[in-house]
Amino acid sequence: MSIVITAFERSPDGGQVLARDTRVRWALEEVGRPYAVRLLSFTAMKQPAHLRLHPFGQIPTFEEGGLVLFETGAIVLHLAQNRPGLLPDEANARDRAIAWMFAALNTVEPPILDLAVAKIQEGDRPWAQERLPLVADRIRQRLTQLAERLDGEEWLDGGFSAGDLMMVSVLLRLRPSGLLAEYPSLAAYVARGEARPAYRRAFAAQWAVNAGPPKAG
Ligand code: GTB
Repeated sequence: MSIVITAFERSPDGGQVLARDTRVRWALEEVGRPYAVRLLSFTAMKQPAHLRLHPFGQIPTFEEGGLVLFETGAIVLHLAQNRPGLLPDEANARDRAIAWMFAALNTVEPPILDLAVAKIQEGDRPWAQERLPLVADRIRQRLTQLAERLDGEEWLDGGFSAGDLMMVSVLLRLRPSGLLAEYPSLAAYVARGEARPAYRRAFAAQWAVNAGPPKAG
């Protein structure tokens, strides 16, 4: 059965991998599944046809046969559980890798998203300059804890897993802020993720859609 995912017709970040389809593309590449991409405008994302796939009118979605999924965590977990390559065979190690996926999405990513909101949506509010350092410090707290746990290891828990895929994807969003560079061991961890051939293929595929000046029409 063929797989179809959705992505931005034109990502607002110009292809700097901040949009979440990249994590799904990366997981697909890691498990060796070919896929097609349906590109959507912001208008199309809010139309009934897409809302039937994604109740919140967002990207990415995943379709395969009769299965429709939204939420990158659910999509990556589905791929990881159904093909070798992203989860260890041993049951406890498998559950720990899944715990790292949740940690990336539920514990590390929220303050990172807060920073984006504080800068982009709230940057012109009178209290923004007071709030920004508070949000940055909440991120630093998580990065300090994560760096302590990584403790010079290559990956979070043994071999590369879906937990690392999700954590690296989340941390990548921090690079433009300069916060990631404050933690050389985490910057190196992210670089290891980016060096994986599967990641490079995923990046190239989304870059081919988004890079360059806006397309006419
Ligand atoms: N929890 C969901 C998941 O993990 O799948 C969140 C999905 C989500 O936030 N999708 C975003 C979206 O569709 C795109 S990725 N937004 C449009 C909307 O809500 O109307 C988030 C994103 C988008 C763009 C940038 N950027 O360009 O900098 C960064 C991140």
